[in-house]
Amino acid sequence: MSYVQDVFEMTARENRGQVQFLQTVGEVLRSIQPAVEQNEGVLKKFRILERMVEPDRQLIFRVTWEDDKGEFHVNRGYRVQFNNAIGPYKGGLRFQGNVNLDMMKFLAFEQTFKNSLTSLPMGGAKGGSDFDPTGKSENEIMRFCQAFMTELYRHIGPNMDVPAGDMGVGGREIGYLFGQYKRIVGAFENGVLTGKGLSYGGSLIRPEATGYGATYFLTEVLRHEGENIKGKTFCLSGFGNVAWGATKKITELGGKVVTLSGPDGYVYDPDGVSGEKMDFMLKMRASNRNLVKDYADRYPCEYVAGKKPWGNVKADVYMPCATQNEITLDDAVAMVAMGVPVLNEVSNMPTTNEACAYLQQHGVLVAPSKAVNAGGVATSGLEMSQNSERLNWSAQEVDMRLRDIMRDIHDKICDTLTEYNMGYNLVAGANLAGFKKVAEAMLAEGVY
Ligand code: 2IT
Repeated sequence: MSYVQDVFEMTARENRGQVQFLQTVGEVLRSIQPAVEQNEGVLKKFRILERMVEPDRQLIFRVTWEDDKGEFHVNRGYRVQFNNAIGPYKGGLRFQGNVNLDMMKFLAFEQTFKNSLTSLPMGGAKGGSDFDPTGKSENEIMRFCQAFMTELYRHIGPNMDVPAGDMGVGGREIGYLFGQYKRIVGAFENGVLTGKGLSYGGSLIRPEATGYGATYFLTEVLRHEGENIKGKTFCLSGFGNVAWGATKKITELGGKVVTLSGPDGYVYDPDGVSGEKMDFMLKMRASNRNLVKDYADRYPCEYVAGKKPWGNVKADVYMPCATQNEITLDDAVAMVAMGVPVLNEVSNMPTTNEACAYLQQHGVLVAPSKAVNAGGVATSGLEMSQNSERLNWSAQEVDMRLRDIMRDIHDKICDTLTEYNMGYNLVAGANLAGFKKVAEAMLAEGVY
C-alpha cells in the first residue's frame, strides 16, 4: 500500500464518522500523490502526512448567553488550529445551527492549503458555534458574540491566531467580537481579527474580496480557454456576502447573474441581479430571516421553493456560493445533461467527491474552491499588513493586489501542473501547489 493510502486509512480509522473531514482529506491526499512519490523517503521519515491530517489543537468550549427575555442559553464554541507552519493560524468563524467538530476540521484543513496558495504568511484554522443567528435580535447577537469571545480571547492574538467571518459572521459580528477582545486584553490589538469595519482598522474591499477574487480567478480560467465573462450568464447559489461580491464584479464585467438561492429555495431573475437589487441582497442578510423568497417578493420573478438552481436553470457558468456539498452527483448529472461547461466553486467544498469526478470525466471545467475563494482570506492577509504598519491602503491598491494574487494563484497552479506533466486539472493543481509550500515549511522547521 502506498504512503498516501496508508495515511488515508489511518485517518479514516481515527476520525470515524467525520464524513466531511474525511471527504476533504481523501480528495487532497489523492491529488498530491505525485508530489509525495517524488519525496516519499523524507516525507515519511518526518511523518509529514500524518502530521498534516492531525490538527495542532482542537478547542471546544461552552458559551452561555442571555436572550432578550432574560433566559439563558448554552451553545458550543469551536476553534480548530490546524497548521501554523507558514504563518499564524488564520480562518473564519461560522455561526450556524449545524456546526460541529467534523465541519470545523474540514474547513480548517481546507484553509491550510488555501492560505498556502495565497502566497501570504497564514496558517490554517477555523472556528464557530452551533448558535443559529436566524431570528435573533441585534442585542442577542451582540451578547452572544461577547460571550463567545470571553472564552476565545485566550487562544488568539495578532501573531498567534487571527479569526475572521464566515457564514453567520459578518462585519457586525466582527465588531462585537473585537470590542469584547479589546475590553478583556486592555489593548488595542486590531490585528487579532479581520473583516473589521473601516473605522477601527478594517480594509477597503474586504467585504467584496471573496466574490471579487472568485470572479478574477474565473477570468484567468476563461482567458486560458480563450474566453471572457462578457455576455455570459451565471447561476449563483446563496445570497450572502460572497454571492453579493461575485454578483457585483460579474455585472461590472458584463456578465449576468440569473439565480440566487437560500435554505428555502431559489429565485430565477432572467433580467439579471443588478443595480439596486444587489444592495437588496445586503438587506436580506442583515434581516436575519435567511429567506431568498424575500427577493422575489421585492422584485417579482420566479421563486422555486425547496430546490436549487443546478440542473433547473441553464447558464454558461455555475457558481455555488452557499455551502459545502451543495452539488451532489444528481446535480452533476443534470448539469452535464444541460450542457453547462464551467463550474467555478466559491463556497468551501461545494461539490461532493463523486460529483466532482463525474463533472471532470464529462469535460466540465472545474475550478476548485481552495483557489477560487482564496481572495477572501488573501484580503484578510492584506488587512493584517495594514494593521501592522498602522496605515490604510486605498481601495484601488487593495483591489490591484487582490487581482495580482488571484492571477498568481492561477499561474502557480499552471506551473505546478506543468512540473508534474499534467493537463489543465485545476483541482489537482491547487492541491499540489498548496501542499508543497506547507510540506516544505514543516520539513524546514523540524519535528515539534
Ligand atoms: O473560508 C474562508 O476562507 C473564510 N471564511 C475567510 C477566512 C479569513 O480569515 O478571512
